[in-house]
Amino acid sequence: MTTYITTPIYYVNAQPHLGHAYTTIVADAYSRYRRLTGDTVRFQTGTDEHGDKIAEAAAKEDVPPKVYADRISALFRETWPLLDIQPDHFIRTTDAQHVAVVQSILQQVHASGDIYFDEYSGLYCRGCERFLTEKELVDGLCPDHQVPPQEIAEQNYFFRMSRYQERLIRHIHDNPEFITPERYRNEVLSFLSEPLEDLCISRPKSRLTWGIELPFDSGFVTYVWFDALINYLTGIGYPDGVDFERYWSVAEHVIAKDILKPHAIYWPTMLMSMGLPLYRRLHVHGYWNVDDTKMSKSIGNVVRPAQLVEEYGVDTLRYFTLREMSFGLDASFNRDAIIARKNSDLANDIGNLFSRSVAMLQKYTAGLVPSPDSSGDAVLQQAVEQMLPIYREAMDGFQFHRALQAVWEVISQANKYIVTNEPWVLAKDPTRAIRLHTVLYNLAECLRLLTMVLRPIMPGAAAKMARGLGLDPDHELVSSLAGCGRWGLLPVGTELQPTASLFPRVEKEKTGESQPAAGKKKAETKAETTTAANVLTFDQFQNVDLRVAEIIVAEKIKKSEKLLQLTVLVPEQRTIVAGIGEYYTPQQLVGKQVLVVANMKPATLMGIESQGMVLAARTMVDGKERLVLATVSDEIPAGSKVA
Ligand code: ME8
Repeated sequence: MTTYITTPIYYVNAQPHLGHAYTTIVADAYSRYRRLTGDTVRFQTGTDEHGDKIAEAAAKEDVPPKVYADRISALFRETWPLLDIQPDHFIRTTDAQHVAVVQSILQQVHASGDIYFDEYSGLYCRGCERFLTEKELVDGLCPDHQVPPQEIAEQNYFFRMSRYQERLIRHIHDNPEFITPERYRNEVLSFLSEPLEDLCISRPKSRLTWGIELPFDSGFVTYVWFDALINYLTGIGYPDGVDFERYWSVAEHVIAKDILKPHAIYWPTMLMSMGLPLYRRLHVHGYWNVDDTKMSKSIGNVVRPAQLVEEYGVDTLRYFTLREMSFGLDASFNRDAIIARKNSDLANDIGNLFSRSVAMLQKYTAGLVPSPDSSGDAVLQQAVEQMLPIYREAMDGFQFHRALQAVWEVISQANKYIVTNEPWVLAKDPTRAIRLHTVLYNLAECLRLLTMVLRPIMPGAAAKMARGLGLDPDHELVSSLAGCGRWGLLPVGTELQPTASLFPRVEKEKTGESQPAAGKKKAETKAETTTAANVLTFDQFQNVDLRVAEIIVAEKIKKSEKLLQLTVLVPEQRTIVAGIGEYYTPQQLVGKQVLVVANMKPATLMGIESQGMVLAARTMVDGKERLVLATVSDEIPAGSKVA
């Protein structure tokens, strides 16, 4: 099968923001998902560079429009790799091939009688780059741009859109998937229940020169949509490129609701006039708001994707946007929400599952995938087998949040599976080795299939997980849902590899946003100074977060005899630097459960941030000091609170 997925081509009058990033992440995740299922995929994005808005922005900076367009277009192109977005083609409407094809299409449609010259007056919104009908206005203003449209009367060329109205209505009725989600299909059908006006497709050069000249009248340039929409064809080599042959019949467009009408009405009618088949599906999403307010330059709340990547990491940004927005509805971005998702869904749930499982495989089966008992339990197998069809249906239908909910259901079952089966207890009883091996095999195989389904969403984390499981990130066992999406394929004896933490936690303070209020700080200082130094109140003791931590990795720190770097689970993963290097070797520590203070202010030691403190008793042996780690008498779940 083949897939052709596109994003809108973005105007170069503004820099990339979270809204552009979201649409492009969606298209990227979908294209990676289709590749996982075995499809040959073409994914296209690009920039829309002609028109009033761009000419105006360039004039403001006193540079020619092309110079300005080159600069902003490059910004978009350079932003996508930072987000692990890998388009196959980046189209610009100033590309010579695009310009030539737009002109030849205009010539063809004009010759067929579908373009005519007329006098027109109407209400024009510069923001939308189109005429609005009276009905669309809210209190006399454009609902999207909150400005009154301009009354414009001039002679122009028009496309006979009205001629195709009935055919379009029929097509939408006959193809329920043509516009999704359904609310937008209904919106389009409701709009089409009124007579459709023809579409103005030109601007006189006296008013705008920055556009593509009409081939049949050099006094005019085409008006933005007749230029922009055609990018979906020129980008695949229309009219006679092989990619056009291969991809056009399966085209799918992703847009936000702001440009529904041009994509659901102008574009299909243009294709009808050109005698071409219509695209297969149009996927329409809602808006990202920031703290419930529309993102806008004037409010100053525009969120830049590159900055988010720097603060939270690319996988977190991709996961957050796809998980948080129900495709079709609006969603709200705020920093607390992204931190909460990172710490809970990523660090705690998947990060923890991965590091605990790999640590146990390292400890109990020497880092090799063990052989399971074929009559062992099928708890995780069933969980994965239930999830896969839901995941596939949701991904096919652009319901990314539903796909991820189904995946997280498996992650949560796998974490429970560890607690229920207590591999550390099984490991103490040599007669239960087969059971231990079955439990550990099931965890490893579950992680392989999780790696596969997370690959389109978080390609970087999935690659790390694959390596941890001892597989090349492009190995078919983690990259082919079609060939290897079945339970039980991870070869026994596969050698796991040590991996760094998948998702280190983010502390709110680091973002500089959640500093305690000045008043609160003062009160705390007062309490500190009025309490005698060696007497602890109950409240003060309660403030110490003592926990049981499981050491999963222990390493020497270069140039230090005393310090060891410990990776522990409390239950989320942390790094703690401990001064016990003279008393313990790293090998003695892995697998040990120790007591830690989990709410210490992070401190940097030998360049490593230590997020907690390990407790040890101090004693003297033969006149020399010795530290003995404080631990618990029975193995219990990591993270248990010490009361
Ligand atoms: O309309 N939330 O370009 P554009 C979600 N050049 N998505 C958003 C968003 C938000 N707040 N803001 C923007 C154009 N987007 C034309 C398109 S296509 C042939 C020509 C995303 O730069 C979303 O995909 O205004 C929206 O449809 C698009 O950016 C508009 O980009």
